[in-house]
Amino acid sequence: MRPAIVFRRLFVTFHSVAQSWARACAAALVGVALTVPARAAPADYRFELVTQEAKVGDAVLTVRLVDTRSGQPVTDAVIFAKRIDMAPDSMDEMTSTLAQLPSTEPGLYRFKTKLTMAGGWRLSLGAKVQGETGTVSDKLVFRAVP
Ligand SMILES: [Cu+2]
Repeated sequence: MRPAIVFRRLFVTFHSVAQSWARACAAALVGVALTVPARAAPADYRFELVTQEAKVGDAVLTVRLVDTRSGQPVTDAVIFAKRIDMAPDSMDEMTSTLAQLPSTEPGLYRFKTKLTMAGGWRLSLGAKVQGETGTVSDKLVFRAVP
């Protein structure tokens, strides 16, 4: 074989190895993109009231925390801030007691309160979701009826 042909063969071999490496790397990158979940933002979570109405007096409010991307309930969130007031009826200063109760079902969070007056109430919640940075906060409006 003439030296020029040997060199050409070597070059062709090198080129195809480089191509298959490039393909392997691309495949690996796709694999990484598929297996590492995208980091969630607090906006990916939402609290929902299970019922929009409650009776005046002692009440237990139940809310569900949902991952809006999957629709799945979110368990073991830590509620670090909570407040209830009558802001919907322009009585922001009218608050009540609010105590968290043990959960009865994964993804449900319960609060004991006293609804002292019929009308519009607002439940404000701040929470930390396990494994997420940032905080989830929501304001939920419902009615207390006689
Ligand atoms: Cu009031």
